[in-house]
Amino acid sequence: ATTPIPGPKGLPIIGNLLQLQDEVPIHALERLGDVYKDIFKLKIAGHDNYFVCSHELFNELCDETRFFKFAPPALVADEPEGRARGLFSSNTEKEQDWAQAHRILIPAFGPMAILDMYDEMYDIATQLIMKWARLGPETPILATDDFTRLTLDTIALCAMDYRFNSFYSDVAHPYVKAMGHNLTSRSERGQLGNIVKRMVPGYQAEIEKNFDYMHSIADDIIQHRRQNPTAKKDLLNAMIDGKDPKTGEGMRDELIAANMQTFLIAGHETTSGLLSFAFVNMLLKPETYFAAREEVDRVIGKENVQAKHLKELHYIEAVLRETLRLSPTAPAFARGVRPENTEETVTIGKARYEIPRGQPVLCLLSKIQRDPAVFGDDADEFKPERMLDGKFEDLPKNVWKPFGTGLRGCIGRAFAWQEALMVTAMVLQNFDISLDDPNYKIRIQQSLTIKPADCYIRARLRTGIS
Ligand code: MNH
Repeated sequence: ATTPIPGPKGLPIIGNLLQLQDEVPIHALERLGDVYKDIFKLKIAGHDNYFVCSHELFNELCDETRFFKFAPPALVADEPEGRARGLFSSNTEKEQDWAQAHRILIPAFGPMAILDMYDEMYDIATQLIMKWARLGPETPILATDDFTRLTLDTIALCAMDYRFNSFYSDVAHPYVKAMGHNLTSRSERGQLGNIVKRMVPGYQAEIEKNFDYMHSIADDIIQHRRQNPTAKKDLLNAMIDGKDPKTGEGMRDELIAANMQTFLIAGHETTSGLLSFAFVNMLLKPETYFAAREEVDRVIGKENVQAKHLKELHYIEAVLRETLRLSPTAPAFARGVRPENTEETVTIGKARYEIPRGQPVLCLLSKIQRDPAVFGDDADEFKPERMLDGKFEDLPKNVWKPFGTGLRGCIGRAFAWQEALMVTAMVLQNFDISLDDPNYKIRIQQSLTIKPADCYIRARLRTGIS
């Protein structure tokens, strides 16, 4: 026998819209997860939406033979029709554009290529260190904003030799504004305020105008590179010069531009949130902060932080892993029954819930990765020890998936990891960090990705590092 999928009763026409209302959209879903535990469904805009919260069910959805990444219609709905799609928003791995870009880009995101980007990452990180040093210990610093300056400047420099120079400006670059508007709007899609906004003439037009503007910037950068070729081994040259090993063909400019957008968007908010949460977590539990700092002093001392040091930072690595477990900065992704599956439904879990073909299932990582059945009663606590090498590998399959899963998992994982390890080490090496408000409690701010809200810190240059 199968078990029907439960869910709150909705209203005529608007369905479960009211259950979705929250300033932080993901919180509304997490609350339902607390009620229904493993799976629930909501009716939104006339369609059923499924949500999975337990490791047992998620583990099955990760099985690539039965399921695949489902690009949820609500997420890609804003993207202009008929335009090339970047890796992230392609519908399936069968799409020509996805397959070609994937094959060309995999080596460009490989370990050697990422190592080659070290000096540029370091260049941007020193800008953050200098800024904080000059602000001095009395200035409250909104760490999330500076980490966002850092990650955006880093991906733009490493990917396409473009300098946003965000540390030299208080106002966001117009590209960043356009991107921020579109992302927030997408993550607010289920919110009444946004539904009303979308009815206002001009709102939709603004979204499209933003897309056009972002596309034109990407296009300018491509044309500039075509007119001024360089030997730099960055992602842009990999796409301009790269030939698909399978077909021998190169990527067309429109597809290159779409992927550059993808890297700028996917490549900075998530890593910025990771850095912010990592520091907040450590500061709220000082013994972890001191353990991380002790590691930096022991492994690196007063030397400049170099690539060779990063693989020795086992504790900091555990801090980052544990941070992404508790606060997956890309907090959910969708899976669905493989389209080539011939059955109408696939059942999952001991309860045998039926997932119909064509039905997106949103996996709520912040619930799945805190499943007490896996992590015990202290699942909500920040405990880097459980993520140390040795223990990490022994975790049950598919319990830690902040970078997604399968063929459509994150292509930028090594990039993000190198950047986050390096910056964490540099900050710990140079400063004594404290929370500006000693009673700070984590609140979430969401614009598709999540970050800690109003997280002000103080940074005092360290003296007497031995
Ligand atoms: Mn990233 C896919 C999380 C950093 C570029 N990324 C994904 C997915 C998750 C994710 C989750 C899968 C989404 C889905 O299944 O719908 N990414 C992260 C996190 C970080 C991150 C938590 C940092 C921390 N990502 C980066 C960086 C880049 C990047 C840095 C680029 C430089 N990510 C991508 C791309 C994809 C992706 C591109 C889509 C891959 C594909 O579908 O082929």
